[in-house]
Amino acid sequence: MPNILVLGGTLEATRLVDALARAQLPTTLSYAGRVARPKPQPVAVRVGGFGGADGLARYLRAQNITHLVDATHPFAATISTNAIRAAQLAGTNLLALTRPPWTACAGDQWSHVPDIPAAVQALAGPARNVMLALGRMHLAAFAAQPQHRYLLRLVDAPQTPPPLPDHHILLERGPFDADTDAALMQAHDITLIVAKNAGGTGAQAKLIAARKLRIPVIMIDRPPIPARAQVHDIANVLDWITA
Ligand code: 3Y8
Ligand code: NAP
Repeated sequence: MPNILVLGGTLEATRLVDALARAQLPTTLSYAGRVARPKPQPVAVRVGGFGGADGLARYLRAQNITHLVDATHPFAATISTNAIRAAQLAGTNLLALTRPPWTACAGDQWSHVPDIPAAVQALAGPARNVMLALGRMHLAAFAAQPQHRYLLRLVDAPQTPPPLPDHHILLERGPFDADTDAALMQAHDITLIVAKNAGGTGAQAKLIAARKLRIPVIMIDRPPIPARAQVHDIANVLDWITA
């Protein structure tokens, strides 16, 4: 009988554990503990770091995990790199469930930047109404561009006010809806959006809204992750587990 550990935090991870629960396959979903109230799940959930790759390898051995699925967000490069090393150390099968990056289509006005610092630099210039749809972990970097009025969409209220003199905080967790995002952008007269190339559908609403409203987007490319076996579909993960 397989014993599965899913590294989660994405819509695809949620859909995967729903399918694993329906198939009655023993599964644990793992969260880092980034938000106060992670979404309830139909499988066992563990919350918190493992203590690096060695800590994750120890967990894999101690829990007799037979299959490790990395279904984390493409910007969660550290845990994904640790998972590759830990699976090697523990001799555990590893498969990543990933989403293809978004690509611009007709009507999109995207400019690509390689990382968060480059997105900050791209904001140099006169004050604008900017929607920072990046969550809470990287807000401090944007203090280098204090001239803008920032719309911040966060899962939890920050412990300390962000170091941005002119900001409005919206507490909301995705998945989001394009019409709601368009109305939000119009209400705040947004003229520029900063987004991570998360892929998938959970965060895509803002891009559909931006296309409709013809708002330019600064698109942050994904950080590099070492090569590992990966699929984009849950069915392929189930086939891999039950093979
Ligand atoms: C803790 C666990 C599900 C999962 C839903 C997805 C979609 C909705 C859209 C915007 C973009 C952002 C952010 C976002 C989305 C999904 C997915 C996704 C982006 C939860 C969750 C956890 C987190 C962590 C959180 C980060 C933040 C990033 C907000 C659960 C709700 C901006 C990424 O306050 C904080 O510290 C938040 C931290 C990491 C990025 C950041 O840098 O701040 N996600 N998000 C996970 C853990 O502890 O391991 O409760 O569901 C999950 C989801 N958030 O099943 O429905 O699949 O990506 N999450 C980004 O893409 O840019 C919001 O506002 O448009
Ligand atoms: P990260 O930078 O890659 O990881 C930093 C450390 O957090 C890891 O070394 C690990 O600690 C711990 N960690 C990360 N994900 C974990 C998980 N699923 N289970 C247990 N420990 C985990 O990760 P991150 O970018 O902070 O993302 C954290 C979580 O939020 C992930 O689950 C990710 O899927 C989710 N998320 C992130 C984003 C984003 O934009 N980064 C967006 C949506 C969802 P130890 O070294 O102690 O093991």
